[in-house]
Amino acid sequence: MAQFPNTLKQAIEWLSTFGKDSDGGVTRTLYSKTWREAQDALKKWMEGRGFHTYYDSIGNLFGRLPSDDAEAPTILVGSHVDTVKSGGKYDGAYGVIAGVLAINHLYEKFGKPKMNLEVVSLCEEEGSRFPIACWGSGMMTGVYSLNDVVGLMDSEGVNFLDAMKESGFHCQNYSLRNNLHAFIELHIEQGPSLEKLDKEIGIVQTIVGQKRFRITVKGETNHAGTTLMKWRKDPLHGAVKMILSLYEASMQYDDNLVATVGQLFVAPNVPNVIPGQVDFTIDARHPVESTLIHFYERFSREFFLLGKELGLEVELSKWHEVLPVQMDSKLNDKVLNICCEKGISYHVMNSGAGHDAQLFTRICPAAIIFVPSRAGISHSPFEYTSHQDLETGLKVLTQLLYELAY
Ligand code: HGY
Ligand code: MN
Ligand code: MN
Repeated sequence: MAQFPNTLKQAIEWLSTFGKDSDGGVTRTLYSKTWREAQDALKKWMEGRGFHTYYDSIGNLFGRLPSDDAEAPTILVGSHVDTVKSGGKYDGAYGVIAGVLAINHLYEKFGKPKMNLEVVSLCEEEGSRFPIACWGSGMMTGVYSLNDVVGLMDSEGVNFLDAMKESGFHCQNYSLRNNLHAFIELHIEQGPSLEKLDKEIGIVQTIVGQKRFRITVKGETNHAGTTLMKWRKDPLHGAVKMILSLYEASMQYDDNLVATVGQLFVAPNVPNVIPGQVDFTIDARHPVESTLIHFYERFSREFFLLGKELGLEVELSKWHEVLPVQMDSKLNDKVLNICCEKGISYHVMNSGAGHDAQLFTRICPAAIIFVPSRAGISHSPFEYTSHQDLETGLKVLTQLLYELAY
């Protein structure tokens, strides 16, 4: 393949080579070497297409093709460049690449727009390395400040600020992004709805709220052979009962309530030693905030009761929270009209996955447009969207940007 890609398909394959795993997945976590290589390669690719590119001081990468009027508002389009561990090649990457190609195409065909068109490759959205998610969009929209990352460590004990500095970013005097006319994100659905309904485009009305927690259960480590069961204060016994109660509670709510225990750490993690401490994470989501709060209050009460019953110490810390948001109805109406005019099938839906667009609603109208995910699989090396569906999404994005900016 030429050093830089020309088509959407080539570009997605090309970007996926940065952080490619042996199992065919992609791992590009914030401020890692592969993350920086991917951002730098995107920067060069955009410059080769005439974009003026720049980094902000935390590693969000921007590519701008200016309008006739530099003071004109900006339409920002993009998504995130980071991935989960052993993730897919489309989650985030598709929205960044499509943004570059859409803006490039409009310039070539129609010349300078009336509004500035800018693409952003947001530095981090997943929360897969450090216990913070949407760091890139969160700084741009004022959800976060530098204080929110002081003291954060990854699972290897690497300090967030050290990793950021090592990657070349210093987060000095960061200022909120203003003068944005709209933020548009093109993204894979990461769920099965569009494929099941045989629809080409998802128009997202609501992005669910989510709360992510870390639970620490402390007991008494001891010898596996000489400690009778009735003498034990085994945190893993407690954690298992807590996790079971969480799953059972989640079934008492409507289907929109989802709860996931994605990480479980047992210390000292030795076969013939009763654990001393267990840590696990909870990712809970729902489109209605009061339901999420009700669910949290229910399972946290249960956890502390179980801790008391088993003589264990329980700590519960919330490390990520984002409210459910409604996407911009005027932008969604435009997307719907584009689909009707072009004979593209669509489905108006909610998003069970969180997205950067959710945070941009704080500072400007925002929309997120979905394309189907095969079998609804995502956050996996088996994540896949057909070339045709990817191109349809790009066509809709390009038309939307044309209608907004020209
Ligand atoms: O987890 C999510 O909802 C998103 O894919 N980061
Ligand atoms: Mn994503
Ligand atoms: Mn994701």
